[in-house]
Amino acid sequence: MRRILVSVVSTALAVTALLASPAMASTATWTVVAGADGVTNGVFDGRSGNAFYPGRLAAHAGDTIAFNVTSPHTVTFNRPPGTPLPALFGPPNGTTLNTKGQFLNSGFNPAAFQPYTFSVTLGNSLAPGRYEYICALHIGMRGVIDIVPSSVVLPQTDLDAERSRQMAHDLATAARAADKATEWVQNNPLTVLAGAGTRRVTNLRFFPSTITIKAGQSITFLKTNDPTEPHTATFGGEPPNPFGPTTPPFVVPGSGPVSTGAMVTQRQYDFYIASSLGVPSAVTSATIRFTTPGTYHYICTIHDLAGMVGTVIVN
Ligand SMILES: [Cu+2]
Repeated sequence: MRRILVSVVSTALAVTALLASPAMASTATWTVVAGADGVTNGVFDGRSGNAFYPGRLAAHAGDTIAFNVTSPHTVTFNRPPGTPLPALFGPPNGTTLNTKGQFLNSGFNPAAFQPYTFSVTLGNSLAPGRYEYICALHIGMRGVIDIVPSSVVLPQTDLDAERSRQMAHDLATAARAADKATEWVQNNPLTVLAGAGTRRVTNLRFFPSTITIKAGQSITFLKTNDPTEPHTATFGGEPPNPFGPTTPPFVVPGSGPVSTGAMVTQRQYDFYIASSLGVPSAVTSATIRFTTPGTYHYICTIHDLAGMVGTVIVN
């Protein structure tokens, strides 16, 4: 029985191959990884590449790109102008790119992120050319697919090695950004950096993660060194809207949560259309005063599950 089945299947395959066009015969699946995670001793260490790996890829119409999304990112082709970020959340709106300008979006589950694979088939009718896509969560995070004619042999020989090389490069850049941040705060007392990175990488950490001050002093939280990420500094539990600030002035301890809300650059604010998240304006700095001795733990409400937490010790 088994032998007969195999024989029937192989005959069917042979017929299919005969009927298929040359482009169909060379259809391939290419893997692009969204995000690079720094790991130390088996644990995520805060370093993160906000990029696609590889950032640029040649493919044929008919090929499939398997986007392996390892950390919170979207894969979004042709985001319609004016679309607020929450409108891009939810399930994917399709799996095939049929035209160059088609809005195709992986979607995103902000409540419970799990690594996922979003497979995009490049429609057979797509013309050769440059196709861009972005992550809607990280400004500047974009990738390129060069669709080349089916007669052209694809240049990539070892995609895995190239991907690994780009990831290692970015994670090394992130490590240097962390070192720089650690050094900078040593010369800038009463200041905490919320995140540290470049236009490609981040450290989802506070620098320093523990700071000791005196009662009555204030700490300024700066989101000036991490252009791709939004961050909050939030004391006393998560407020109902994790992105919005609590009512100033920011004084800890308060009667409830005290939060800077999402600190974002103006570019980020415009990119997210952050008013849709309940963020009133673009701020990259917030000052919190501490009135009472004690140990105060705080979080970034956006990245706390990634370990972005800190402690203020007030003497
Ligand atoms: Cu954060």
